[in-house]
Amino acid sequence: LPASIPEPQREAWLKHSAHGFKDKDGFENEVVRHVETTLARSMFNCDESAAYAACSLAFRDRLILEWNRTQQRQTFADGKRLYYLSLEFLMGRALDNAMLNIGQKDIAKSGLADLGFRIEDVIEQEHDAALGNGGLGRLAACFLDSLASLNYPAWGYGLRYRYGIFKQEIIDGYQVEVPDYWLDFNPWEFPRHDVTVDIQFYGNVRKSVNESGKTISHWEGGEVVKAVAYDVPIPGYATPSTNNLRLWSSKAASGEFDFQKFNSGDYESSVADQQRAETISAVLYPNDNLDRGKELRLKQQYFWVAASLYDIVRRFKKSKRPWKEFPDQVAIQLNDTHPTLAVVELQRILIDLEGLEWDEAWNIVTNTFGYTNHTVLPEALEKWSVPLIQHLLPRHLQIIYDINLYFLQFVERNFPKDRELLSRVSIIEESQPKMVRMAFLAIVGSHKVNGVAELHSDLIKTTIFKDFVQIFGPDKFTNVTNGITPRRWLHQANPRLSELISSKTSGSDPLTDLSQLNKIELSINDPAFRKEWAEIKHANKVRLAKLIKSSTGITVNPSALFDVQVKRIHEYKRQQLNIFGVIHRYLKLKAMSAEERKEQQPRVSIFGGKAAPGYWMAKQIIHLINSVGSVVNNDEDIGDLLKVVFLPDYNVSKAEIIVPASDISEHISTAGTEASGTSNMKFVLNGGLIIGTCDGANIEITREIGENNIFLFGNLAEDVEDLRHAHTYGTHTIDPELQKVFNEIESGRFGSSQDFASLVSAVRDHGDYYLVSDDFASYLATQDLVDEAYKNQEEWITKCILSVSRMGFFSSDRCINEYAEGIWNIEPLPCKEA
Ligand code: BZD
Repeated sequence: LPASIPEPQREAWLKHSAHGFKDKDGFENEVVRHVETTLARSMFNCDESAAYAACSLAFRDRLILEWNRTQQRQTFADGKRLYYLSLEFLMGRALDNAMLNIGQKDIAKSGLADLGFRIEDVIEQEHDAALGNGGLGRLAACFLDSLASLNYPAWGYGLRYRYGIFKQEIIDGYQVEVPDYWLDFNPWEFPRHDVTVDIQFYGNVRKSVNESGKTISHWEGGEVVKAVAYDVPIPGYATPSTNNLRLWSSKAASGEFDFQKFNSGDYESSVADQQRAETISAVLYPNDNLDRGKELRLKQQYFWVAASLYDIVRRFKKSKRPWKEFPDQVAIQLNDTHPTLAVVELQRILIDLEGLEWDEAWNIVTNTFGYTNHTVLPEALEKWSVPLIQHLLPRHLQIIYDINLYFLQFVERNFPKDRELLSRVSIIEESQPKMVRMAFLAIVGSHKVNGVAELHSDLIKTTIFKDFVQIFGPDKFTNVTNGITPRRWLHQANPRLSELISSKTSGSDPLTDLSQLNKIELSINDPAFRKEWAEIKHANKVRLAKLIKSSTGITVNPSALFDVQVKRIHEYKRQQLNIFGVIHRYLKLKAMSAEERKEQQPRVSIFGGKAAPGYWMAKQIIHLINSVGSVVNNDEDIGDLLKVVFLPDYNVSKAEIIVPASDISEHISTAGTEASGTSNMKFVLNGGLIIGTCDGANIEITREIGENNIFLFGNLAEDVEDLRHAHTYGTHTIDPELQKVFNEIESGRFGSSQDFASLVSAVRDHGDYYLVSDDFASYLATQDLVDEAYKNQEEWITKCILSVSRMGFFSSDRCINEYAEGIWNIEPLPCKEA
């Protein structure tokens, strides 16, 4: 137990208790102190990076004080907490967010100016915390912001990767991956060397029988790795509440074994053990929506899940409550299937270590967990081979088999003699080797399962989880449409628009209540408002044009229509459809007379996104975009009419520049494949329009903003299966306009046609699984509508204002309130003084 200071000495403590800075003077004091002591520098060698470090440390000190108070308050209140288990937290930069949420950005701005720095330059020094791939990881980060801002007692649990998502360089048009070592200087984390957990792997299971004749399982032997906690304080906006994100780092458990090796002179191998242990938290797997079944990934999952559960259970046990109250104190949300072993681990703790009966334990487990599904793509559904689990986690495999046995018995009782059903829903797939279906395990082990947008939640109920709806009833399955935090995605990314909006919400803060946005509709005809609106968009485009110039050398005209598609590169997201459309546009422009060209709407096609390093097709798409760019951008006939840009190394901080600068953004996945999408929400919130398919959250965005304000195209999800069937068994004729594009690619116009052969043949010869050809005509026609609409700037701006005003629903605050009420059953715990 941590030592508590005896009563008589507490007065001294209270007298000297730290407060953090309160005003500008105090802030400057702290910054200079950190420069001169913590950083061991002075005013004679303080560059922007030192100013960033000192400023961050000043804010960090404040955060940790609030963090302490919040944790004390939560412990004292003794209510239910949420634990959000996610292998990814794509946080981006922390300083700007901390300044905004604490409400001291103005102080910092003028304080830094006094000390000789521009706040923007200081903010830019920070390295993104990029512990995630894409939407799933960024969603977790938005959720943490909302949980703290809404005063919910909640912790995030994740892994402290030494290397986050790789940095992308583009060399000769190809993606090259460079490691992202981000921990050189990270002022936002607090190592807790006293908070460690020993995690066991491998070994075997011994059974014994106790005095009352009960069989007890003992997991013995194997190897042990130590998990060390690193805490990252998460400040709420406009509230002192500061939650915790606990990230686990692996290191060798310094057991007797190592010591003996060391003493016997085997220094090298004891260091090698150290390194092997550290490998577990070394690197984030860079695949999004693809399951590769690697042993190290399974080790990461168990390491993180076991450490987190140990921590949660330890906290619960301090309260001395009976076990049956565990679900009244603890809600655990599984962010996708990655943490599903937590279900098994909690059951193991309860039956093997705490001596509960199976049924009692299982009741606790299922009432504790909720599971969020983020995909229906078959290649993304996690499965682990039975032999691998047997080897790494022998006791867990037994428990999985028992969970499955009792589950299948339950199914058998309710649906007698349906052998087919039993084999369809079995957690164990009877393949060679046998596989554990993690999504099924997550469903069976949770009390609620949710999808992330209405269409997606309907799809999981009617396709991949259909049988489970029949077995458990429809109430277990629900929808929580994703959301985004307006703090980062409105105010931080687009401060001027945020201020303009706030000036119209008569004192209510849209950053705490995004539904206030609808008040701007009253100003829709106010010329001054509209003028400022247009100027802001233009200024944001100028800012992006600068980024484009500095990172690619390409000059773009900020008055052109900016058409943006930034997201992970994936065939289902169809960047290939976009670039084929760009080629089509180029060919059309080339065929025009100079007179005709004058009538055309100039456009900049902007792409960005990373391809998983092993995803060949995605890498070809990047290469094609760059190859098209180098032809088009250097074609004097074309000039500013069309530019094609691939922005390297798309990440959160670049998104904060790109999103506010878009006129139209592309969300064009094959209908039924994009679970939700969240950047679609960010773009519209920032006054950009969307061209998109009827997929994911696009559908609800349309419902909210009105179909006149969005450019929808393409086949519907309900028709996809038949179309695919027709490709395979009927005649598949390729769209003639797309065929022209293919002819140009194959003529070598964009470089060796060999380089792009598989992109073309996927559509033409291999069934066009993502329906690029089927949607091509409709895509082109809709892009023409976009050009026409943009020419009428007044109507365009009206569409933008209307759209923004109706985006209140997509705040992650709304989303978190829905989870809190419908799934977690937790209440906010506001700070009374606030
Ligand atoms: O989750 C994404 C979906 O593709 C989006 O439609 C959705 O909006 C977001 C948030 O719900 N999924 C991912 O980002 N998935 C991954 O990144 C991922 C990572 C590892 C393994 C599997 C998937």
